[in-house]
Amino acid sequence: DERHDVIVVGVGGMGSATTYHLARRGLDVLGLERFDIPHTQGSSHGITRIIRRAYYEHPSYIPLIERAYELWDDLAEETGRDVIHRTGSIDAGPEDNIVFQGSKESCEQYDIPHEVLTGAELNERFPGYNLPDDYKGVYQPDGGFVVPEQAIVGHAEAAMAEGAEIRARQRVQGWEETADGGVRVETAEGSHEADRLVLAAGAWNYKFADALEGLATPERQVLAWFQPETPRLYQPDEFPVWNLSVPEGRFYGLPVYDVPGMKLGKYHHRDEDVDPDDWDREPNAEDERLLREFSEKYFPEGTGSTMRLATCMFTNSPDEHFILDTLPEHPQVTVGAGFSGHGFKFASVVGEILADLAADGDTDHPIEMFRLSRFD
Ligand code: PYC
Repeated sequence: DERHDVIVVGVGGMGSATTYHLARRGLDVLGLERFDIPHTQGSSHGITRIIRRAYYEHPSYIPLIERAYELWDDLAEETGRDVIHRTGSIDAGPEDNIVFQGSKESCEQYDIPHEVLTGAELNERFPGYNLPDDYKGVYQPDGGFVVPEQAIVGHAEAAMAEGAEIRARQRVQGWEETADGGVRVETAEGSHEADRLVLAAGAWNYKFADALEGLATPERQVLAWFQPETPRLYQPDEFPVWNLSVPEGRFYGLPVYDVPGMKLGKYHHRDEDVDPDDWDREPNAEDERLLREFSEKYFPEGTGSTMRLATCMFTNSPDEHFILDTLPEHPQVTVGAGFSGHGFKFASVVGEILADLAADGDTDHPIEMFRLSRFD
């Protein structure tokens, strides 16, 4: 077919947003997805994803999250889709723990409205929680969740309305530079050429770029939805999304939404790095036990029968910060990689950043912390 301005490999969370932002600029963009749009094989399924302004991972994410919120609201308005919900967020743990301290510091540094509450105060105000009384938590009222499947469909529809071509069930086998500095992408069905390439293939990204070897490692994760014993306490208007550090590890969870259970998971569930083409996708009894024991202790009224279990993948970078850059050896290739289990909430702004990098070679967004050169 004709030569495109940009080819995007992967039309999931990040790739659909990138395809949309490129098409909006009037570029001729082709998005190639190996599975369906959306699908459940990677990292962008499971109905809800936490979004929060309090950002214990690093305050550098805050300018990006502010823009991400704007873009999610724009997408919801443009498509009429149910993309974002505000429930408030809680980031809690022992007083000296990074989840509490980092959240508090990020809110203070950026003047983000928040309240600091003890575990006892949190339990009283949000009775679905059962935190140790002396824990400390940050409550931030703008926290909530994004609906990943709706976000992907919304971005894909909006991209196509702007003229993008998107094809599902196209397995990309590889790419090479053309003699004139463009790229040729090979799929099982044929080849496509473009001036620029964006690699947004999630857990598969490292298979498409030597520069990502060892820097974007897929890891198996498990999600559980438990039917609350007291359902009223776990609805979106009463139960903020949460991140919680406890002796058992770092966990997160969300209210009941679209599945008859409240959802939770453990970061780096059982520390299982995987090949995304060959891993155990079926949740098992040990996976469930680990999440149920935690939930019974900290959310006792929320932990009835299991309603659903699912697996997905994180793709971890060595420092668990994102990788947003062009490839040093191939400036016509842009990568968004290594989102390390906290990326989806940023997909809207990541799409804008990757579109900037692909279209202009640079971006006004502050992404110095996310460059590949930090690993040199
Ligand atoms: O970034 O809050 C988060 C999150 C929840 C689950 C995985 N990441």
